[in-house]
Amino acid sequence: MKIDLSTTIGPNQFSNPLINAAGVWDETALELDELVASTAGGVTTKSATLEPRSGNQRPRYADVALGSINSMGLPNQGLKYYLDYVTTHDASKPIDLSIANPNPMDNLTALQMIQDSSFQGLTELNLSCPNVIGKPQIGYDLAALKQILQQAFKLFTKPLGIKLPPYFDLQQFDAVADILNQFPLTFINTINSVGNGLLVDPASERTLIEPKGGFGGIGGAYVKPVALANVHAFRSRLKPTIKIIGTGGVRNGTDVFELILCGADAVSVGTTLMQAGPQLFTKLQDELIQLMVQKHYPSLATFRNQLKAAH
Ligand code: RRO
Repeated sequence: MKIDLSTTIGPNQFSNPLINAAGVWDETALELDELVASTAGGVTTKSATLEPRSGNQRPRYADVALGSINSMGLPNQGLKYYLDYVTTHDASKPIDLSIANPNPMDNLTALQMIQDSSFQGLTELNLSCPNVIGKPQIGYDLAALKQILQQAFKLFTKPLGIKLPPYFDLQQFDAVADILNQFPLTFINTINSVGNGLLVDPASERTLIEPKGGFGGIGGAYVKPVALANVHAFRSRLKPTIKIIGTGGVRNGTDVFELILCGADAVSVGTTLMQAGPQLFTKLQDELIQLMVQKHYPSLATFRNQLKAAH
C-alpha cells in the first residue's frame, strides 16, 4: 500500500507532518542544519527576540520519565541571525521562523523586519513563553491577544501563525477561537509547554531547575491529553482556513496519529527530540506508516479530524 504523508500549511508543502517544536535543536545554525538534513518534514527556528539573549540561570532543563521541565528563558541568537539563516539556507524543506518578544511592541518590529525581508516561509509568533521572569503569557490575556493580532495584521501580509499556551476551560476555547477567527491567520500551534509546573527531587529535597524557584514549562507524556484536547477543541471552533500544528507529548507514531485524528495538520515534537535527536523523525514516520497500513489509511486526510465519541 502506498502511503502519502504529505501535508500543507498555507503555501507550504511538507513531505511529512513532523517538525521540531520551537526551542528544541534549533538555536544554532549547526543544529538547524542537522534538522534540515534529517527526515523532518519542516524545521522551526528557536523563538527569536530582537537582540540575542543568554536566557535564565542553569540548571534550566531537566528530563524525567514522563517528560521534561524547562525554564530556558528564551536564550537565542537574535532575530537577525535566524533571518539570515532562513533567507540563505538551501530551502529543501519548509521553515517556520519563530519570534517571541517579552515586550509586545518588539514583536511588531520583528514582524516588520520579516515583512521587509525575502523570507517566504511561515512565521510563528510565540504568545505563550511561560519562562520570562516578570512577563505573563500574552495568550492568557485575551484583550492583549486581540490587540497584538490587530496590530500585526496591519503591517504583516506573509503567512502568519501563533503559538498558543494550553487552555483548560471550554469557555476559554470559545473566547480564544472567537478572537482568532477574526484574523487571516495561516495556522495556530498548540500547545506550548504547560506553564509553571514544579518537579522535585525527593532525595535532595530540591527543585530540578533553578530559575523562578523551580517553576517551569512541562512537556512530554505528562501533557499529551492537554495537547489532544487543545487541538480538538480548536479544530471544532476555528474556520477551516486556519491550520493546526499539534504539539505535546509525542513519543511514537501512535501519538502522531492521535494528534492528526484530533485535527492536527502537522505535528511538532519537543521533549522526545531533545532526548533522542533528529534521527527520531525517521522512527516516528516508520511507526506512523506501519499504523496507517494496518488501518488502511493511504493519506493523512483520510483520518484527520475523524475522532469519534465513545459509546
Ligand atoms: O525559552 C523558553 O524558556 C521557552 C519558550 Br520561549 C517557550 O515558548 N516555551 C518553553 O517551554 N520555554
